[in-house]
Amino acid sequence: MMANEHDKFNLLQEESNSVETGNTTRSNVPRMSQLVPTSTLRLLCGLSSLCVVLLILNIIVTFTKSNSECPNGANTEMASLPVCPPFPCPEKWFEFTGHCYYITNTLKSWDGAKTTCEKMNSHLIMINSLEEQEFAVEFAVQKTTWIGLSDADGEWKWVDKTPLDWNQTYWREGQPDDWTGHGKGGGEDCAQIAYDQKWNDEQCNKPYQFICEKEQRNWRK
Ligand SMILES: [Ca+2]
Ligand SMILES: [Ca+2]
Repeated sequence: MMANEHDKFNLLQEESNSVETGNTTRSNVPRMSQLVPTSTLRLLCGLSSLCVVLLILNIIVTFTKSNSECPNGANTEMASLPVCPPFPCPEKWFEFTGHCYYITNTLKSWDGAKTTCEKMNSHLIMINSLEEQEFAVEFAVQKTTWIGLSDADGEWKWVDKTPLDWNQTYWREGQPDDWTGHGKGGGEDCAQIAYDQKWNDEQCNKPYQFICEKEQRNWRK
């Protein structure tokens, strides 16, 4: 090795050692750990981790929000509901407390009325509360109207086979009387809202208007 080259080599060697030992001019260049205290570095690292976590959470929340939009474009936030608002009732059906109601001017026997409702994926109205009774009375507009209650099997039951709750009935006084005075055989096995807005049992084959009911369709059904 030439002398100059030897000197250069030694110089580089010294510089290299000095970097390791921190004893030369270069070693005096402060490192990051010297510029910023370790505790601060740890704090910064901690904050960075927190930022990453917050970023991930933000992505999850954004994704969840986009999923809260309902199929019909309605939004759970707009509707202030925890779930999507139900579908609107079909045309000519009236919405009331989560159910849809339809009244027809076509007069039918109780069985005919029952079948007609079923063909529309509904059932003859089952009156389960005072509110529903009052609604049905108003909906019937003072015309005698079949409801989905019958004792043709010997016991008063709704069309879904639920036994009648006798603590919640709206019979006219003296009804049901299973009146046989009409002389047409048998008594009276089908219930209706009569002219006086009270329930009466009547011959099932007589034609009256009727109310169909169905649950308002929900997104999860
Ligand atoms: Ca009902
Ligand atoms: Ca009667």
